[in-house]
Amino acid sequence: MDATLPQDGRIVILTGAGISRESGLSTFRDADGIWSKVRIEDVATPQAFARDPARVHEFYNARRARLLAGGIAPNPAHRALARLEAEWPGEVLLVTQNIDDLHERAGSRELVHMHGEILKGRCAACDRVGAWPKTMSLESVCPGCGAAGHMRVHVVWFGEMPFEMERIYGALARCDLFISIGTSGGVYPAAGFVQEARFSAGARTVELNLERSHGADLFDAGRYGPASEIVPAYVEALLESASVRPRAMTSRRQS
Ligand code: BJW
Repeated sequence: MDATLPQDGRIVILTGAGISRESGLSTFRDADGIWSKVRIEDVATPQAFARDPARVHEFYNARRARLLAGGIAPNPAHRALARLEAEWPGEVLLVTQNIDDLHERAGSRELVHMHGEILKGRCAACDRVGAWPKTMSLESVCPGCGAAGHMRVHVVWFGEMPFEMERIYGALARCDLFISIGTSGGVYPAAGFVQEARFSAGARTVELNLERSHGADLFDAGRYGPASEIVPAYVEALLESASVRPRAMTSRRQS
């Protein structure tokens, strides 16, 4: 596996739509992806929401209904990452660009949804964020302030600031291993995390994806195939490397 990774090393994992594809959810930029069916400018910008909120509600209502439909469940890749968090001796932070809840359902706890969560709603009148597992419309009423017509889905559109960036960059700056899973690397700032981990922290960087992404050359190593196969295998090998290496032989951190 990787003899240079400290046994209590800090791991940051970035996931994208590819990890949820085998659970039945669409990716964005694959040939049959979401952006082949709808235009970003129509559904995923603040301008689109200002221009035609009903259209944007309709787009997210359909995806929310799909997520909550029977048959959508975490796959072995989600479960493997929850296992890694539970069994790895060091810190593990999972940063997902996905707005689904499959990582939580699999058991991950140290989790950042940098692009938000489709099962939450936000009130533009009072800024309250809360669970919203149902259809949203122009008439929706905020459970906090009671205002109608100000609810929006709690996701990050183009031109908006992703969530918890301070926590993410803090973790990237001190990680030993950065793993990118199922993302095309086409959207910033997430696409720049590999360079942050590599050059700020001197971390080892690994890409796990169906195929080489555009930024594949930025990684030290890559494994390619369906996430449900390559992620459990990679996690198994990582945990094995931690349990077989004598602690005295690993480079222990002083702090
Ligand atoms: C499998 C698989 C299997 C398939 N197994 N793998 C010019 C230059 C640089 C930046 C910009 C620029 N102009 C504008 C920007 C900024 C802009 C941006 O990046 N634009 C690009 C188009 C260039 N970014 C933003 O606006 C962001 N905000 C921002 O930058 O704020 C300022 C800031 C500055 C500095 C620091 C911090 C902040 C906001 C971005 C918001 C993205 N929102 C979306 C939609 C909302 C949520 C939703 O509706 O779901 O988020 S877009 C969409 O793309 C979604 C995703 O989270 C995101 C990433 O997509 P992902 O996950 O990578 O999916 P795909 O489909 O692209 O890739 C899937 C991969 O899986 C593929 O590689 C497959 O091969 C693989 N795969 N099956 C394993 N079975």
